[in-house]
Amino acid sequence: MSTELFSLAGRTALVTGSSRGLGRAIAEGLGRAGARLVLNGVNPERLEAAAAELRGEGLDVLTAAFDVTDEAAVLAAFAGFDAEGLEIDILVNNAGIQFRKPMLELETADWRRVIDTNLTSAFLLGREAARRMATRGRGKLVNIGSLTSELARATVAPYTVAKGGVKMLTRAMAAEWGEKGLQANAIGPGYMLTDMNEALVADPAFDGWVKGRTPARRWGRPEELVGAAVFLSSAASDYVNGQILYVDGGMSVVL
Ligand code: GCO
Repeated sequence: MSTELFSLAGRTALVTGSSRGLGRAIAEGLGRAGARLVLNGVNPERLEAAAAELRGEGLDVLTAAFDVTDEAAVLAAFAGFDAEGLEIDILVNNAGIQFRKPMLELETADWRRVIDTNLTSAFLLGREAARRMATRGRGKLVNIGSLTSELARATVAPYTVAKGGVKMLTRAMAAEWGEKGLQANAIGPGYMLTDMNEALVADPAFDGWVKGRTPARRWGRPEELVGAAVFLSSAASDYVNGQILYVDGGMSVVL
């Protein structure tokens, strides 16, 4: 079987929240598979630092600093891509935040902030990318879900609801955009070693729980999402639509 099937040569990938963490790892992996990268983040300095590192590794990297929750900023970013003749072939909706607090103590503003960052942003960027992809009859949308797209954990309700929404938004995108030649799929990371989870990793009880609940008996590494991301961004997944692929060491399938 040709590895061409998984090549992203000649394709441009926009990865939101790619200054660090899962987004940075996924972007690097897509770059190594041949894609030109457009990194996104809200912090220009952090974004440029990540871009410089990846350019230092020989990757073709552009940056687009904007807030994925700000509709005007999203529209302006895509207008800028249009003006530069930059066609986004692959959109990875990775940007997300975590906010851990029991619902009875949760402020509505915090609820809205998590939903906007983790879910509404995927709609805002997906809609703008799909408008343009549809004119070309092809495009890949890869949304980053979570184990919490399926299972709830106490104290992370807005994150859980948003990630459940990401799974169903992925299916809605497939339902409406499949006929336009686009494929929309999701990746469901398990418990990964990221800044967002630093406090959990450092907590012996939580660390033990993750290792006990996961057949792989370990946390995942961000780079372990690259295979799924390349697959869902490449021709290898041209007949895959609306799916969520769990990269979780088996955690989602065991009691
Ligand atoms: C938490 C974690 C999880 C993981 C991941 C699991 O507080 O439980 O942050 O949400 O980050 O989403 O798939």
